[in-house]
Amino acid sequence: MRIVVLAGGIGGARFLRGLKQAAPDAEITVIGNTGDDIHLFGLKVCPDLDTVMYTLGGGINEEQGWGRTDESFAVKEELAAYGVGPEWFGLGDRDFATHIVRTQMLGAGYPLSAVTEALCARWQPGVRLLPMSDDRVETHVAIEVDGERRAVHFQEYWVKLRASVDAKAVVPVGAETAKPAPGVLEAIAGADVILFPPSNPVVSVGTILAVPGIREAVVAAGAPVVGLSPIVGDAPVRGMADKVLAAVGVESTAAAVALHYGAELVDGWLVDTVDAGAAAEVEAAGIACRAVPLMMTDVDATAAMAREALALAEEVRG
Ligand code: FO1
Repeated sequence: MRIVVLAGGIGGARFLRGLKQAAPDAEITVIGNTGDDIHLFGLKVCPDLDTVMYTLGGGINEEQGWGRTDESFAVKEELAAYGVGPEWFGLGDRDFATHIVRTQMLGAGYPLSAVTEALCARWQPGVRLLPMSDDRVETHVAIEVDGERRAVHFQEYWVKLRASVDAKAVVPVGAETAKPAPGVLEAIAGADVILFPPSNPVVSVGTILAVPGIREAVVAAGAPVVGLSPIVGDAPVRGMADKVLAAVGVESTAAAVALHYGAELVDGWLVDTVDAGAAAEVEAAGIACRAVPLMMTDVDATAAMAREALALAEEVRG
C-alpha cells in the first residue's frame, strides 16, 4: 500500500511514528512543510523536515518534540557572547551540524530534496521524506503592534512572541511561484491513501497545499483523502493553531477545520470522541466522519488512530 502524508512538525512526526507501526509494510511518502524554514547565522534551518527526520530516526528530544536528544548549547552561548542572536531560537550543537551539512550541500548546488535524501541516509526514517518544494517559501505572519501593522517570520511569531498577539494574516511568501519538489506530484497521483495528520491546518498542511499543483493533485487523485482533527474539545491538541485559524476566519472546532478543507479535498475526517457531536455537521458537508480517540499519548494510541484513518479510507473508497 502506498500512503502519502502531508506533514508539519511535531504533530505530523508523532502521527507518522504511529502510522509506521500500524502499517509496517506500507510505502510511506511524506510531503513536508518547508514554510517554517528560516535562515539563521548563514545557515538554512528546516524545522519540520528535521522534526520528522529526527522523530522517525530516533534522534528527537522527546519532551520538546523538536531538536536533538542529548543536546548542548555551546555554540549558541558563544554566539551570544559575541552579541549575535537571535537568542530566542534554541539551536543546539548537534542540531547545528545538520544545518551546516544542509547549507554546505545547498551551496554546492544540490536542491533541498537531494539534501534531505542525503540527511535521511543517516537517520533512516523508514519513509521517503520529500520537501514540498525545492524553492524558497517562508511563512510570514501579519501582526499589529501599537496600531502599526508589520509582518514577522513565522518562527518569530511562534517562538519569540508565543503567538501572544493576534495574527491578522498568514502569508506563505514565495509559494505562488514555487514548484512542487521532484516526486511530490507523482507520489500523490500514485497513492492508495492520502492522509492529513493532526498538523496545523493553516501553517503546515495549508502551506503545503499553497504550492501550485499540490492541492490540484490531491483533488484529482484517485485515492481517498482522510484527515485527523488537530482540534480536540475546541482547543488545539498542541501549539497555538487557534491563533492562525482565527487569521483565516476559521473557528477552533473539529468541524470547522473539516469544513475549511472541504469535501472537494477530504473524503473522510476523524474527530475525537469528545467531539462526537460534530460528526453530523461534517457529514452534512459531504465528508464521512467518525469519532475515535485522537490523543497521541503514546505510539500504541497513535497507531490505533492511524488504523482508524486507514479503515475510514477503505470505507470511503466505495
Ligand atoms: N520551538 C520552540 O518553541 N523554541 C525554540 O527555540 C525552537 C527551536 C527550534 C530549533 C530547531 C527546530 O528544528 C525546531 C525548533 N523549534 C523551536 C520548533 C519550531 O519552532 C516549531 O515548532 C515548528 O516550526 C512548527 O512546526
